[in-house]
Amino acid sequence: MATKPPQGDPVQDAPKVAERKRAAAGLPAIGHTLRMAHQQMGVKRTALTLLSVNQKDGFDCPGCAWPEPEHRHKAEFCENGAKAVAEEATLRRVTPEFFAAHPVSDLARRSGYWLGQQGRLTHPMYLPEGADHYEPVSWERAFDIVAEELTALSSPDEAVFYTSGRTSNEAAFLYQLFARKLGTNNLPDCSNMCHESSGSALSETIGVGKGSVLLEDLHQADLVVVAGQNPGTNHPRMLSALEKAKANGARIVSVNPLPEAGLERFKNPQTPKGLTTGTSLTDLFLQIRIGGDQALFRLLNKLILDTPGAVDEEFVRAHTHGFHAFAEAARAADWDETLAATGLAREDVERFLRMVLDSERIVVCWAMGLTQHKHSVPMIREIVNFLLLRGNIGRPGAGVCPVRGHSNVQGDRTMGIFERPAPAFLDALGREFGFAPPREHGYDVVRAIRALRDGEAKVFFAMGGNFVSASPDTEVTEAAMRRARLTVHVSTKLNRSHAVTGARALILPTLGRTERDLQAGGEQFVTVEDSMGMVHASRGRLEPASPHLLSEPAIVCRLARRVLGAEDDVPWEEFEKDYATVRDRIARVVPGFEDFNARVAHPGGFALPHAPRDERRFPTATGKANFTAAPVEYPHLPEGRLLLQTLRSHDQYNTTIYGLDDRYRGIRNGRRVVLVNPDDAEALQLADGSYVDLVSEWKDGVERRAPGFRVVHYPTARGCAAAYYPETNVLVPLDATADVSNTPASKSVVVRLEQSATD
Ligand SMILES: Nc1nc2c(c(=O)[nH]1)N[C@H]1C(S)=C(S)[C@@H](COP(=O)(O)OP(=O)(O)OC[C@H]3O[C@@H](n4cnc5c(=O)[nH]c(N)nc54)[C@H](O)[C@@H]3O)O[C@H]1N2
Ligand SMILES: Nc1nc2c(c(=O)[nH]1)N[C@H]1C(S)=C(S)[C@@H](COP(=O)(O)OP(=O)(O)OC[C@H]3O[C@@H](n4cnc5c(=O)[nH]c(N)nc54)[C@H](O)[C@@H]3O)O[C@H]1N2
Ligand SMILES: [Mo]
Repeated sequence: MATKPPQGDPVQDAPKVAERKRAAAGLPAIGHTLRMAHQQMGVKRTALTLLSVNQKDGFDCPGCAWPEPEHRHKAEFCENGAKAVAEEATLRRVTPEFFAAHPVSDLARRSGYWLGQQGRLTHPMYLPEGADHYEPVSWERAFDIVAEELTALSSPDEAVFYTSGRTSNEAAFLYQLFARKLGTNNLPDCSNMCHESSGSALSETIGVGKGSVLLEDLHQADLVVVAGQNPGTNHPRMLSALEKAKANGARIVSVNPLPEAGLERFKNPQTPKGLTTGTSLTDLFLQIRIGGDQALFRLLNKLILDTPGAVDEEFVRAHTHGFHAFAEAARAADWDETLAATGLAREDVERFLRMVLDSERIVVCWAMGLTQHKHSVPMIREIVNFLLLRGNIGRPGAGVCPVRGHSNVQGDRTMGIFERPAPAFLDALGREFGFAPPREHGYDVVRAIRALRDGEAKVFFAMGGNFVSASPDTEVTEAAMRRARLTVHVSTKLNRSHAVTGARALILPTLGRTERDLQAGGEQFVTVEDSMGMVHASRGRLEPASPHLLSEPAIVCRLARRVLGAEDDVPWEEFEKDYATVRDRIARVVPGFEDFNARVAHPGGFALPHAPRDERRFPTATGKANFTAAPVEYPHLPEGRLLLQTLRSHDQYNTTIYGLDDRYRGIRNGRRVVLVNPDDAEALQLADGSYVDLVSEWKDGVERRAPGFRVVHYPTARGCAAAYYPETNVLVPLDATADVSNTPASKSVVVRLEQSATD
């Protein structure tokens, strides 16, 4: 299987490589931000828009899910948040004339970058069966088409309702209610590809699938471990929190196969010192091999157990379960095996141990570097073991901190976007709306792709996102999508999922976070939940990109009325007019949202309860925090192969490509690069600047190939390689997923590098 790079694109991918950076942000970032923002929005709109990001009366940044501090700067945004805003508030438009000029066959040949750069979608568009052009369609006709296809299904389980994590709480709640009233739990979401492993590991061990720290905890920690995360690019505002922790005396350990600029040195653009020298953040950099983290923490746990007085015995006795089985497994950890699995030196591990033993309060932060491996769930459970051993959960300055991706991905799950909903949630939902929600589990992302591929799902509906580009095994996923009867995308911007469609397709254009949302009941706001369980309002200020847009809640309400009939008991019309009426229902269905409307009126919002954090209560099956004792796993590489991680550049937001540079890593003007350790490159005879095809090897024997990547000699850990997503999703086998969470293992793909034919 070969995927050609997009043809017929004015964008030329021709990477140039310079020295990598050792500091993040500072003045160059400000210049870069404003340049990109001006290109998309012009000068005046840039100023207006950026000043209301993350302010208490403004909108929530559509970038990442990092929380807002209590005391906000006038400009509480970062370089990459500003890019996310500029992409949405752009003045460029994709109109019906655009679709008349560009048939779908043309769009399918374009790069994701080119598609995204065309601007905001302005009209509902319909692709009839057999046609090659989208044509404008009225909202009424669009809903009729969806209703036609949904009612033609032999079971509601033949429909799939995907969500990407930008959707507000209100829209998410309505959306899952609609799917469940229709009769299905097929509610896959981007979380299935993102932090599902964290949710799985945490629910089982501490009883809540979310992080147990607030921003203040990070500020008060003695030791912050940042594992498998690149905050300089993906959560830049987290660097301010790390800087503050540091100023309060914390030490920082970074565990990563790559040296990442933000973690080395941070030049905070909001302080005078930050503009010059900046703060050096990392005290200890553990350059771990991909997938070695479980082994590292297992050994560390053994060393803690072996140190007299190091275990918080009182906490272990009072609050935990399973200690003895865990301790037995941990005591068997072996130095040699761990050093081989991690690629670390003995001194590294010993220094880490000393820092741990010197610290009262420890926070461990992580993101995709830990969640997207076959053994991610036991890996994260081992980190929980590590924290439990010294009582580091449920006290100030300590805890687990999975750093979420999309700005409301955590809130969407809280609102019931989940293919395996808890029975208590369904009970409450059924009681509130007087119906019997379906109980059978639905499809997650990977299972939805299989169902589409096998003809078992026929309608695919997406509330945001770019499913075909974000999902693994691009060719399989695209073929699956093409088998659907109908694909529908509620979107702000054009993307590849609009070009790779079912027999019929709809694009339903919607309002973004930055835009004013006017309904019959007046101007509306929505709410979101950040990575630390803080819920707050988000209110757009800009004129909508087009008068034909509907808000996400309005789209769901109108669709639900059309499909379920005007006699349906749910007051969809009222919900559309006034989102406060939706919040009243959320308050009655979702624990922690009591008195929602009153509490969200408070500037800055409120914190959701979290039993382990607030009261050291662990709502697990055993009623205690669970130690676990899984066997240690790590990837075994066949001779001459590398372990490839697929990650983000500095100029992208998932599948939205802002530009072709990855400034901190010294890459410019191209994305088809593969970073390889110089010693591995020498052993494999791969000169810097040569071109290779990446060929993934998986036990199904299928050859998956991504052609034409420039080799870049780069200081990653031995045996490891890195290349950007989504170009490399073609290499990730659909069935290569994490145990338990079923998340695609897109950070550990075994590849061989072949000289490109064109080289
Ligand atoms: N600007 C911007 N912001 C974003 C996004 C974006 O695309 N652009 N995406 C958003 C989303 S949805 C998410 S989920 C987050 C993603 O945020 P991150 O998780 O920071 O994103 P990745 O680029 O996937 O980076 C993975 C990091 O883990 C490291 N890593 C890989 N494998 C391993 C391993 O086995 N062990 C360890 N210890 N480290 C490893 C990589 O070297 C890299 O530093 O960011 C969110 N914020
Ligand atoms: N190989 C590999 N694959 C990965 C990953 C990886 O690290 N490696 N990361 C995974 C992760 S962590 C994630 S979260 C997924 C991301 O998967 P998705 O969430 O599906 O993808 P995005 O690229 O974030 O979606 C971008 C599109 O969302 C739409 N959009 C933007 N804002 C809004 C809005 O306000 N409303 C609506 N309705 N639409 C909007 C725009 O049309 C835009 O084109 O990808 C996953 N895939
Ligand atoms: Mo994500």
